[in-house]
Amino acid sequence: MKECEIFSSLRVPCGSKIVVRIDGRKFSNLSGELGLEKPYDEHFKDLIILTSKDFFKEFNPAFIYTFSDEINILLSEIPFSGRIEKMDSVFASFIAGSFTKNIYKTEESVKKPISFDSRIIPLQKAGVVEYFKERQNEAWRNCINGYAYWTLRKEFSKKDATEILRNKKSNELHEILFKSGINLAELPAWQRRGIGIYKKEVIIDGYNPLEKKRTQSMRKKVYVDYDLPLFHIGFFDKLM
Ligand SMILES: Nc1nc2c(ncn2[C@@H]2O[C@H](COP(=O)(O)OP(=O)(O)O)[C@@H](O)[C@H]2O)c(=O)[nH]1
Ligand SMILES: [Mg+2]
Repeated sequence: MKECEIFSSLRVPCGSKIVVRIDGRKFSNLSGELGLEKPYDEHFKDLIILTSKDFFKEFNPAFIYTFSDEINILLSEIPFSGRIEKMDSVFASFIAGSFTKNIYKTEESVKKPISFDSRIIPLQKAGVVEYFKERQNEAWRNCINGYAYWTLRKEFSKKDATEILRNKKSNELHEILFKSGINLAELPAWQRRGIGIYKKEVIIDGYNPLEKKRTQSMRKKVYVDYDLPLFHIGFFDKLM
């Protein structure tokens, strides 16, 4: 029956960079079940970061970018001989397992098993920069819409708030928010621009007992960047 496993030999194209996007399944429902703060919940954000760091430790990617319930991973090398089925299934299940493990470390619990979908995106180097710029634009749209929706919901029904949101331009949304005391430009950078996880050189202080001297050395450590710039080519030069 081996010949029926027709997708197992499907591989990523040779020579391309690989991005994997992993997204929580039915996380709108999960958000209600866990009673997450709207539009942004600090603990949920911490859970996604812990999960991304677990992924980093296991698979050592070049870069992870996350906002809301999505985790974008730029791989540093191609695992599983580039087999798509292997990557999609192992990565999505690893993230679901890690997220579940991390949620049970808190006092929270979930009624139903958690799952994530996963997709593989082969790109050239310029495409990688474009890809992350696009996701960062999506994070920004998500930020404006999230704040605008939950501000409107104080006054309007679900249906009406959605309708108002659909018909308003971005500057009108800024206006609505400004009137209710929310200045989008002053929101934390992680909400506006998303969060990056990557290796960064840090100085490690040590002590040499033989020479009885303090020492300093450079080491690369996994770093969580809550204050990302707007993505540009220079940011990725260091990572790939
Ligand atoms: N309240 C709250 N909800 C969040 C937060 N982050 C993600 N979510 C939820 O996760 C959903 C992610 O969007 P999407 O993937 O399109 O929805 P899904 O198909 O239900 O997973 C959002 O619509 C929110 O309901 C958060 O910080 N707070
Ligand atoms: Mg989702």
